[in-house]
Amino acid sequence: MNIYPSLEGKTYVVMGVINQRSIAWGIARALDAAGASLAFTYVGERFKAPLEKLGQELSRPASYYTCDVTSDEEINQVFQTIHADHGKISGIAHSIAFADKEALRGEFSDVTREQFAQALDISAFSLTAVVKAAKDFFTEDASVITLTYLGGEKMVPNYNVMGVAKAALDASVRYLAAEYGKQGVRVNAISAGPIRTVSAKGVGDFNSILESIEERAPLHRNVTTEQIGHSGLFLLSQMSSGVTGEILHVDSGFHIL
Ligand code: N5H
Repeated sequence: MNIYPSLEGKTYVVMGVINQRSIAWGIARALDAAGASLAFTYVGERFKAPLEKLGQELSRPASYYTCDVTSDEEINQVFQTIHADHGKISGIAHSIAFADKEALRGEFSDVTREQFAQALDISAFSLTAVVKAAKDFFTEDASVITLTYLGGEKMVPNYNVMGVAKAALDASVRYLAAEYGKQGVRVNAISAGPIRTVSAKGVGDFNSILESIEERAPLHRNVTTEQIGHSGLFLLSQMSSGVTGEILHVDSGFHIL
């Protein structure tokens, strides 16, 4: 049985693929399987070639654009260019975050003003900047998703300033959903369980984090980028046309504990 909704002829923007393990890549693959045309954004020239290589695995040619989300100018420019190249945008997958790795261990309150501002800027404000830049280019039923994590709702050791950034991101989803709902655009987040991505690199006890999910989560297994992709496809397609402002936990049920 083909469970995929048809996204043929529709363009989706995918921000934040860095390699084949990226959550954004799982989402891109699900969108591709549903027939969507994809526009990828990457953060710097060194990420372009590997991303283009990855893109060759897709069923149809994708396009690639540079966009550093710390620059309003780059964000505005990239959406104008994508609109010029592809026409209206049916949705955006925002899978972007950053915090200084020094702030991701030790005591939370050792975070500096600069580390705090940077983590919030890239990981939370960027969603609002992106949605605003795409405002005039959305289809009337467009859908936006971002990636969040439980550490924005509960204290998770070492997540520190990223927890504060995710709390701001979750709140941004609700305020954006209320505002852009007026033009029919939906805004939701997926709260993914831990996955070994570039983002998890350098996390000392990541294995034990994964093991504790297997032991304690209702489904006793970790989630895959494929599962996040399927849930992303649901939220980005009309399968979820009644859903906005939602944080959907795709985490084997861990958040209920
Ligand atoms: C409780 C945990 C483990 C500890 C915290 C991990 C937080 C990770 C999120 C941030 C976004 C990762 C990050 O910014 C890493 C950078 O400091 C260093 N990496 C880089 O500069 C690379 C090259 C670039 C490409 O990376 C980025 N992000 O731009 C949380 C885990 C159980 C779950 C998890 C890993 C959550 C999450 O938010 O990703």
